[in-house]
Parts: sequence; C-alpha cells; structure tokens
Amino acid sequence: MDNREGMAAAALGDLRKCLELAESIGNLEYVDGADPDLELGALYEISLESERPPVLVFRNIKGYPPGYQVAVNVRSSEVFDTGARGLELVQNYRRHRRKSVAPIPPVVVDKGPTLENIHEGAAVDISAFPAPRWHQDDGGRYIGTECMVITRDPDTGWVNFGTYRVQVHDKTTLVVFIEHGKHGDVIRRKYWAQGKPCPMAISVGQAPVLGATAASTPGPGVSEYDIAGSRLGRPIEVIEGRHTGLPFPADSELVFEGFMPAPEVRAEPEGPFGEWPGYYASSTRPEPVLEVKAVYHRNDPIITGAPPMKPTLPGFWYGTAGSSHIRAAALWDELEAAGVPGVKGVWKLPGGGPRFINVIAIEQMHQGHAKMAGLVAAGCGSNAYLGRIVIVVDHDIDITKTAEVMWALATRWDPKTQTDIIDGCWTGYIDPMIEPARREKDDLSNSRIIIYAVRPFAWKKEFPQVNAVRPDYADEIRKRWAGKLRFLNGDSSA
Ligand SMILES: Cc1cc2nc3c(=O)[nH]c(=O)nc-3n(C[C@H](O)[C@H](O)[C@H](O)COP(=O)(O)O)c2cc1C
Ligand SMILES: [Mn+2]
Repeated sequence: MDNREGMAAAALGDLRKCLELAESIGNLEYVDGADPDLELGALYEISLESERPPVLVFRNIKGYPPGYQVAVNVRSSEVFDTGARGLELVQNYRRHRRKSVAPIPPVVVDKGPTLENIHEGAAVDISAFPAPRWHQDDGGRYIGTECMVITRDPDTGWVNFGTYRVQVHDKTTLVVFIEHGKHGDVIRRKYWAQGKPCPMAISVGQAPVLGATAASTPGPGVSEYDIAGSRLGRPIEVIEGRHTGLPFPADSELVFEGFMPAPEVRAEPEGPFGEWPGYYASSTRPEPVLEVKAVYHRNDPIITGAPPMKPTLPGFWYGTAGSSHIRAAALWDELEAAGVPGVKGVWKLPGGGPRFINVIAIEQMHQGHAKMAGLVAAGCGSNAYLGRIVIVVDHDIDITKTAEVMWALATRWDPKTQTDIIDGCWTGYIDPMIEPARREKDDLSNSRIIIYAVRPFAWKKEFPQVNAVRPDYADEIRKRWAGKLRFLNGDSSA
C-alpha cells in the first residue's frame, strides 16, 4: 500500500514520470501510426468501454514528427489506484482536499524543459502539433482538452487556471470555449472592460496534478497553483512568459502564449464539439480567440487529451474527464462547510456524468434536515453549474448502487409532497435542454428538482420495517455455513 502511495505521489507531479511508471506496471499501451482525424479519438472512445482502460500513448501520429505524442487515460491510470472504490474513494479525495488547506504558492524559475524550443513571430505555427479531430461530427481539431488556460485578475493579481476546450483555428489562432461565469470568463471580461485584450497562456501537456486542479473549482481568488502545490507538498515551478508575464509550468510539454481580444474586436466560429452530456448541444458560435505570440515546447512534446464522451461509458464516468468521484468529494465538503449535519455519503449516479444526478445520504436528525441538505446541494459552488437532479436518501441506502437509489425513490418518496422544483439556475451552452430560441439570445438557465426520498421525519418511527436479513445475522449465517454450500464460495466475510 505504501509503495502504491509512493508511486501515485511521484506520478502526480510529473507527466513523464507518470507514463514511465504506468509502463513499468504494464498499464500503458503505445499506439503507432493512428490518424489524428477521427481514428485516434475512436480508439480512445472504445478504450472507455472498460472501467479502467490503460494509458494510451499515440506516437508516430500520421502527418507529424514521430516523437510528437498524444496521451489519454493518464489521470485514471493504475498508478493512481490505491484499491479504494465507491465511497471510500470519494473519502480519499476529500482527504486530498483537506491537505490542501495550507496553500503552497508556485516559485518562479528561469530554466526548465519547456524552454527547449521557443517560436515567436513568423515562426509561430500551431499546426505543427498533432491536434485530433476527436469525434465524428466535431467541427475542427482540438489541441486543448486536458489543458490549463491561465489568466491573471488585473485587479488583484490572482492567477487562475481552468480546463476549457481549445480548438485550432489557423497557424496563429486558437479558439477557446469558456462558459459564462467560469473564472477565466470573469477575468477576461475585466480586461475587455478596460478596452484591453486579455493576456492568456495555455498549457496542453502537464503534470496530472495540474490537470486535476484545472478541472476543480476552488473559490474565486484561490489559485489552482497553490492547491496543486499543497497536493504535492512542494511548490510548482513556473516560468513567466515573455509576452504576458503569466506563469506556466516549467516542465509543461507545450505552451501557447498570447492575447485574447474582446469578442467585439475578434471572434471566430467554435465547435461543434462532442460534449460530456452526450450531445453536440453548444453547436457552433462565435467565440473569443487567443492570438498566439509565442509557442514553448519540450523536445518531442506529449499532449494530454481527455475529450468528453457520452457519460454512459464506464471509463468516462470513472475516469479523467468524468471526475465523478472528485466532484462528489467537493460536494460532500461543501455540504459540511455549509453546516449540514449527518452526511453519510455523496454520489453521482452513472449516466448523469459528474454533475446532473446527485445523491446524498443523511442520517436524519430533525424535521427539515433533508430539505437543508437538498437546498445546499442544489446551489453550492461546486454543484451550481449544470445540475439537474438532487436526491436525498436515508443513510441505510447504498447510494453507490443505482438500484438501491431507485428503491428509495420507489418506496420513500411522495412526489407531491416531497419535491422542490427551483427555476433560474446556472447552466451553459452544453446543456441539451436549452431550447433554440433561448440559446440564440444567450438566455441560459435551467431548473432543478430536489427529491426527498427519505422516510418522512414526522412518522419515521412508524415507517414500515425493511424486509431484509439484518447484516450481523447474515454474517453469522455466512460463517456458520461457510465451506458447506457452493453458493457461499467466494464470499469474503470469513
Ligand atoms: C476534460 C474537461 C474539459 C472541460 N472543458 C470545458 C470547457 O470547454 N469549457 C468550460 O467552461 N469548462 C470546461 N470544463 C470544466 C471546467 O474545467 C471546470 O468548471 C473548472 O472548475 C473551471 O475552472 P474555474 O473554476 O477556474 O473557472 C472542462 C473540464 C474537463 C475535466
Ligand atoms: Mn478557478
């Protein structure tokens, strides 16, 4: 176990080390000669039919230098597998988050492998790097999926980074899709309000810890660099870009640096792009662009990829882009921070990806307790964007089993009296339920249902008993009959 934790820690802070370790345990497969136009993406999608696919490293990519690579399934690699599953895994993520209470800010260095190659001015050529067209109906090639889009708040100096998809437009232009209200959006608007373009740096290959923090939602003013540093227990080394002064990781594989003018000045079509809800909902819109002034890259750069796939794919729900366990951990923390007592578990039901279907198990302590949990879950920071359903259940329900949750709905929920519907909540273009006329007007909001599938507190004591063998008696019986009955073989409770 110690060994595994050592391996995970080493892999977290260094992409190349991570790939080396994955290969050493037989969890990495090289794919030679794939076409970045659809073939690479199809192989990735098929790999997600397994809950724990191997890391795939595409090299000798058709049309590119042999050493230029694309790596997928990195953060879901077995190198990070401590054996924990279900709520235990969610609890592990919560412990990681708690470690991050003391921030460790990054340190600026002036050397690093990212500086091995620098192209500026006429030498800038984005098309030199393999950018896959991931899905059949995508409108272009996406170089940024598991990436970090770095900006600095002009008022406070706060450095934020987030994962937002990045499409190749031409040799010097990238189109970036940031949903309204995300930190990168809030920050860029401040520059535009001053009549300036927003300075921006985008890393498209970096340590797994940075991909993980880029997709997480620490509050405004909190730098993801500080969180990543404390996850590692050491500061992230950064280099300040020549044109913007923005800090990017000194060991980034490939960084684009430049400026993003206001959309009134310049916007280019973005999308369509296959999205994690399982559709092409955001279609094509004009979006702001990054005009690239400098490209920095390591020799033989490795681009990390995590394009979204339909959330019914086991490997997607479990893995990098799905982040379901990580988002469940964030929601659990926020429920407790908001003062909700008795939370026994938080889960994201498969099919809803990391956001749509939230299940919370509570040990009911007083009347209104379930409502308290449901209302916080429907609106708190990590869960506010693109939610749909919150289900509160009693703690005897095993929320990691969909049938158990459905059973709670079937038997403890009176739809008329145990439901809240709330309108006007935060959603985005990728929500397939925004009707075309509203989408056109950028009128983006959706509604939420909160289902209280709990024994009504007022008559909880009179609620019919559950028809199931008591767990302690079941254990006793298993032991008594162990080895005497074939159907008990393989049972682990001996
Ligand atoms: C693989 C992946 C792709 C993502 N793509 C986008 C995107 O294109 N646009 C977006 O607004 N959010 C996207 N997200 C979600 C954001 O990364 C997430 O909301 C994050 O909290 C944003 O950082 P921020 O809170 O600093 O704004 C993506 C997440 C992942 C894991
Ligand atoms: Mn942020």
